[in-house]
Amino acid sequence: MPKLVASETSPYARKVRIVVDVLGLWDSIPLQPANTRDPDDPILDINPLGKIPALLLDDGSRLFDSRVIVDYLETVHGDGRIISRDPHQRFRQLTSAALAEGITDALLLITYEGRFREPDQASQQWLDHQYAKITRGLDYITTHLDEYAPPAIASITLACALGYADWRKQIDWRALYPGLVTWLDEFAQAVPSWQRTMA
Ligand SMILES: N[C@@H](CCC(=O)N[C@@H](CS)C(=O)NCC(=O)O)C(=O)O
Repeated sequence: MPKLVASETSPYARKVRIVVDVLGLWDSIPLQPANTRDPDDPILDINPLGKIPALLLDDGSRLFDSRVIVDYLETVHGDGRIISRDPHQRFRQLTSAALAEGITDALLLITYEGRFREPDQASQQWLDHQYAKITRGLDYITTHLDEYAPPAIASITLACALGYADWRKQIDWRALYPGLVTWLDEFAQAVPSWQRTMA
């Protein structure tokens, strides 16, 4: 049986777990917990980058990163709902997803700045650089919400970015972007996997 090496709190892993659930694979791809901060964790043998998620397949091969895993799941088990089979649509969706993923990346870097540096070593310039990416990205997304229709990958990626910011509180996006609050409520209604993957 394939296994998803991941944690329940990673926004990248949550994206994959939502796709797994939407495709009806929840019981076929169980979670194998990983701790990326443990130098003895098997994730380091699975992915030399030491990042989660990774997907272990029955033939002994492994896939990473989350975008590759989603592409694999859609290609092998999907029907075009997660990533369109139409080339024009596909690359539009992947670009919209890349923007939401870049916001997750910036949120993660802000969290890591606090985790891996002493408070007096944290670079405000670097943090501001990341905050600017997040606000430019969310400014764009709020005016292009048609590109984030569920359950396609762009919408799942955006929801996971917002859920991650709710948890780690890098930015009070709910106050700054009320339209996204409504959007996330509607996403949660349309995609029950959102609740199911709540850590
Ligand atoms: N581009 C990667 C990013 C994965 C990633 O950065 N995951 C975080 C957890 S949320 C991680 O493993 N961090 C540990 C590290 O960077 O050492 C993906 O999409 O899978």
